[in-house]
Amino acid sequence: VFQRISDQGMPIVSVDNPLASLELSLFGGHVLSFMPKKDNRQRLWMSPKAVMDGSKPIRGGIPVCWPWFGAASDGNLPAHGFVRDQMWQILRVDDDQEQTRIQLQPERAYLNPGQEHLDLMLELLIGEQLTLNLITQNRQAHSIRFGGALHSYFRVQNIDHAEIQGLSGAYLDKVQDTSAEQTPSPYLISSETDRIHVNAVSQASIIEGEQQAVTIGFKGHDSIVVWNPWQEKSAQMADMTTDGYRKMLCIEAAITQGIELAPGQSHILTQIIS
Ligand code: TA6
Repeated sequence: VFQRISDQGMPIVSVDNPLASLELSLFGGHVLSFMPKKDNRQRLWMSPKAVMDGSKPIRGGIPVCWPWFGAASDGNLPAHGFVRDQMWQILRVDDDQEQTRIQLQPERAYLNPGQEHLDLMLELLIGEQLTLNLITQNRQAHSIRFGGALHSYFRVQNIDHAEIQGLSGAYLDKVQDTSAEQTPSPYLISSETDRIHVNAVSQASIIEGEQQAVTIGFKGHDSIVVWNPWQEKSAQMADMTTDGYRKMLCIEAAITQGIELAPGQSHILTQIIS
């Protein structure tokens, strides 16, 4: 495990162990790349136009969305919470032959001083697979509701050949103003897709032809979000290339319906990438 400063001035942590390599930006506590050595295939997608100077959330990799998912109720607050656009610090690193464990936390897990209400920690277990545990602890004397997501951008060769397997049941379609629809089979992506699958299955995968592009495990979630901005939306995003949407597909371990946390309780949202 070693740390360097990127050419845009950001601290980047690199992990290289016998089973995998990973890169992590301390801005955002943001995994940028994960490549198992069994096949040397990069699992994550990063936008070539991602802003990496700390002025806005990084487009690609695994944004940490917390303590809410999507737009904030208060219009002055950022979408997807306030920890993906601040610096994080490493709490500990454990490196053994089989896996590397990194624990880190945001510099402040609250909006304004005096509002300290929840503690947040991200734990990464880096081996043949990558496990992300997003641990929320309620330190207050009253219960609290929170949401969030591990908003992972997976890499595909060509979105036209990608198929999602493992999802089922109902989803809320944010493109059709959250109408309730049924998961299609085969699950192909051919237009803007922004769906909250409220049937929180424990595993899904993206396949491309014969190739298993990625397998994704979920725990502690109440939904799974599938997102591809497609062409028009991509053209409106300064940090997306015009055809970038053809190389990525977001499948997110999410808490979109909200989880109640009693005083002293903690909750773990997990995504496992292999
Ligand atoms: O996860 C899907 C989504 O909520 C979409 O609605 C879209 O807003 C996407 O997240 C990206 O959000 P961002 O704030 O990272 O541009």
